[in-house]
Amino acid sequence: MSTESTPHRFGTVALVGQPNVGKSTLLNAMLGLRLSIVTPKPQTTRHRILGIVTRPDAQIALLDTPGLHRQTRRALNHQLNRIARQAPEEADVLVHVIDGPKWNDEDEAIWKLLAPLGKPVLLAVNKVDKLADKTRLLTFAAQVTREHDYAGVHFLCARRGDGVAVLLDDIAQLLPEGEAAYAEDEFTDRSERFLAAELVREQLMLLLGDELPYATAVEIEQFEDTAKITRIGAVIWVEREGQKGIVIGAAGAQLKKIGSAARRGMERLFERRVHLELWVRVRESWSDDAAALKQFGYTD
Ligand SMILES: Nc1nc2c(ncn2[C@@H]2O[C@H](COP(=O)(O)OP(=O)(O)O)[C@@H](O)[C@H]2O)c(=O)[nH]1
Ligand SMILES: [Mg+2]
Repeated sequence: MSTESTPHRFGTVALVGQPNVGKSTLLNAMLGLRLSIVTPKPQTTRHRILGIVTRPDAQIALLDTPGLHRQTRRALNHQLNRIARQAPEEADVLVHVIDGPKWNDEDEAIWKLLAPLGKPVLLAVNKVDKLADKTRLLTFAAQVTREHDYAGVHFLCARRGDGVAVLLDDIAQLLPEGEAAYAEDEFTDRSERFLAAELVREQLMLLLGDELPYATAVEIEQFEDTAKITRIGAVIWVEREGQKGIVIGAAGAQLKKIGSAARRGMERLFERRVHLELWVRVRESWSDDAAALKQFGYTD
């Protein structure tokens, strides 16, 4: 509750962690909205996604990031790591998300990246629903905090939203005093055009095999609002001619499936009827091509 004696707070929070630990699921749970795309595959998130939570006592700008990972061979991977490293620098509070009560070298490396920034770091132990023996959580937390100076530890099931409200309260307390920077009804700084491309990419991640999703990028060519319907045209870029047929499928069945699922996601998020048309085109080795990365919105 906000009274005259409790100041309003505003600040930025970066969600940081290894790929696939549930950062985007957590962002969505905090927002109460499917803003950031989520799939069972690592490296689903390729951008810095801002989600804005507005409450009476605080406005919280949440930054979802691609997971920090070691492989940096392709230009795209290099770019993903760059985005993931930048967010903590601009944030006031950091949330290190991990997958259950497990700590490995990658987490140690992430801690070493965050600690020197001198900002409060919260540890969010996610996916606790997968754990039969919950007592392990307490011994784990005691052990990790003995060696690492976290400002707090939270146990979450982001998928169900468990623990998320308490985490938000804790974050709000740690933010600096300040006026809200965004309008009350603003929930992101991203355009619908961008969000539409992401929803197509989510279906590519979900419906294509293990390797192919990483060879695809989505570019919106048409985005037209009319009174009754929004018309969206998107190009799915692949890296080789042979990949085109796989995305399209026999008699276009796969592309149709991708299109209708993505369209449903858009209608839900935009709260409007959407007409979506998809094309598949080849851009040789785009993920290692600086000009293509720029064209597809992966670099500024
Ligand atoms: N069991 C379980 N799975 C989760 C939870 N949170 C996220 N996931 C799943 O973990 C996978 C990766 O989630 P995502 O949010 O994309 O992770 P990110 O790469 O860190 O952004 C998805 O399949 C999610 O549904 C959770 O609390 N419990
Ligand atoms: Mg993600």
